[in-house]
Amino acid sequence: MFNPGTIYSNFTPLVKAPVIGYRISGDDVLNILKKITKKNFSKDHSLIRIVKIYQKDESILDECSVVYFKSPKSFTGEDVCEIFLHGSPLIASQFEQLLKDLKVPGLRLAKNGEFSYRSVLNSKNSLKQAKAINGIISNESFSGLKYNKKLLFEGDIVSGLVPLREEVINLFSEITASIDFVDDEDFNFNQIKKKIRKFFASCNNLLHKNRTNIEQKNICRIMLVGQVNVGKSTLFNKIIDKDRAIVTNIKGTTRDILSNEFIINSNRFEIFDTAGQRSKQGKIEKYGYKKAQKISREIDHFFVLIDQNTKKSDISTLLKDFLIYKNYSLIETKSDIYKYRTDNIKINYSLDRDKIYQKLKLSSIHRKYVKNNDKMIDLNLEEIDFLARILEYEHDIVKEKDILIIAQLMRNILDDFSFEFGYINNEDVYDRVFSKFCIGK
Ligand SMILES: Nc1nc2c(ncn2[C@@H]2O[C@H](COP(=O)(O)OP(=O)(O)O)[C@@H](O)[C@H]2O)c(=O)[nH]1
Ligand SMILES: [Mg+2]
Repeated sequence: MFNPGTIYSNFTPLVKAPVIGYRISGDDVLNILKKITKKNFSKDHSLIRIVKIYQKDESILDECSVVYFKSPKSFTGEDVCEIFLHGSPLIASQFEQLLKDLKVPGLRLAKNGEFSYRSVLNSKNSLKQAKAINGIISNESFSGLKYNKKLLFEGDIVSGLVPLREEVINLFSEITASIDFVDDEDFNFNQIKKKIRKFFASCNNLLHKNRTNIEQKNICRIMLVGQVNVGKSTLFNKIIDKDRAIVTNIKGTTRDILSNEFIINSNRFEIFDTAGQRSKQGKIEKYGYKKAQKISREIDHFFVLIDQNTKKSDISTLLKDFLIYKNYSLIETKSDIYKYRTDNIKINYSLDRDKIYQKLKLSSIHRKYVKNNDKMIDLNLEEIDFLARILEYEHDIVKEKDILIIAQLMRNILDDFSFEFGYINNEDVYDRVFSKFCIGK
């Protein structure tokens, strides 16, 4: 249900970062901007202004960029402003306090998805487009990203569900007409059944094709193994660029196993750091080593790190422990202090990230394990779920002999499509009944 009022929310995470962004939407935006910046934004539609924001006691909370979008030319269709604070969670909390202290009636924290919800209510986006925004942010594959962008930028018309939706409207119209005009010899029960079967066959085909493409492996899993102190964690941190924190979701901080995703040249990887192998392992390390061995079955490629202290037998043990066959590269670490006389790849911690990517040949490794990285798809994950639900009707409808019950089930399917798209009204159906079947001639 629509809740009125002016709403605000951060649109970046509340963590230390270069900026923390806030969006405010609703009737009171200009009023709020006036109060916190002492400036009038009414003539500044879509211009970036750098202004001071004042706290209650007149001290400066921050000096930062603010953009105002005048209704209806904004994301939600309402008056909107976006504020780019310096990225301190402390400043962010002061900012939220400031908004609360304004005591503007109805001003409140937005609920999840409320900005998008308002954009749909105000016809700035269709329901499908709003969902596509979500798909763009959360999608895991480049093909999914491509499809969701198309959906957002070009509209519902590109959805793979559109032809099916047309078919449902046609079918339902025809069934409705056949019930109302049974005498007409144009309407044939078997013909209708045939069309229904054809409809479900199209659903099945579309679902199958997209499932296969979406579920295709698109991530390459790599693992760093080697003895304690050889430089695994140093390399891990370098690859994920931990210091610059371009990566998020570092999973687990225990000493046993760390993994992280990263993307280079449009190639997705998941990298695993492991606890080292040494003769006298502590309990936790032993556990970690075991755990890494277990995960190793899902690993595509291993980097076996060695240095001058590594013996040939140590390498054999590693290969055996991690079930490594041919899928590995030997990497000699600390080349700044050790002089190696081999053809192996040599690295050291002074190399920058790009150089490391190059030396490890990550792009060609990805190519080796991940085929067809960029398949075309015409359904997103949500639409796939939707289609799977529609197919649950198949069994009941196909075996049904009573046209009235068939009509009701088709009506349900039509309603589901309406819900999925956010529209299809009775007019659509009647239009077709009348125009296509020449009733009332
Ligand atoms: N000189 C030098 N030292 C390194 C290099 N890489 C790592 N180290 C050092 O070797 C030690 C062990 O590194 P670490 O990454 O923790 O090894 P891990 O036990 O395999 O994870 C640390 O003191 C690192 O600073 C390198 O390229 N050159
Ligand atoms: Mg380590």
